Amino acid sequence: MSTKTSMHIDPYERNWMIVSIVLLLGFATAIAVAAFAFGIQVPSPEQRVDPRTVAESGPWAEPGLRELSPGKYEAYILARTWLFQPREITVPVGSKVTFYVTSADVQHGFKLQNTNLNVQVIPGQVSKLTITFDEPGDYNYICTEYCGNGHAAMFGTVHVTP
Ligand SMILES: [Cu+2]
Repeated sequence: MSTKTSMHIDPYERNWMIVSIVLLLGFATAIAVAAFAFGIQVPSPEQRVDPRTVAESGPWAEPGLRELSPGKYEAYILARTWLFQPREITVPVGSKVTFYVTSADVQHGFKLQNTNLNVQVIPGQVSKLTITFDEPGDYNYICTEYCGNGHAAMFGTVHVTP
């Protein structure tokens, strides 16, 4: 009679356990490389504001485009049911634009079509995104979070002129 007490594991099961552990290590490595080698971070609020008063004073009282230096802009966008203020901005091609987006009421979304800009717009928080427009054209920004009856009509446009 054997005194061996180790548990018998079927070879198939053992192999799949090894595959799962290797996958988990691979995912953990990918997260570590993304975070530390490429500096990719989970988006965090740039700033906190009071949604009840954000439209009364400060930069979102007069939302729109500010030119910081030639080719460098800030765009303050206020989302509210059911429109974006401003509805349109115009910049020349090659411009680097930093968007500061916040909401005066409920939760909205801000997605700039044909780009990788896409962020939640949460009342009380400011979402910050930067993009360089290398191609001329019209880029619509749309609300991507259902915010009520007028949601589907909630959009604006960035005109990038040659
Ligand atoms: Cu909305």
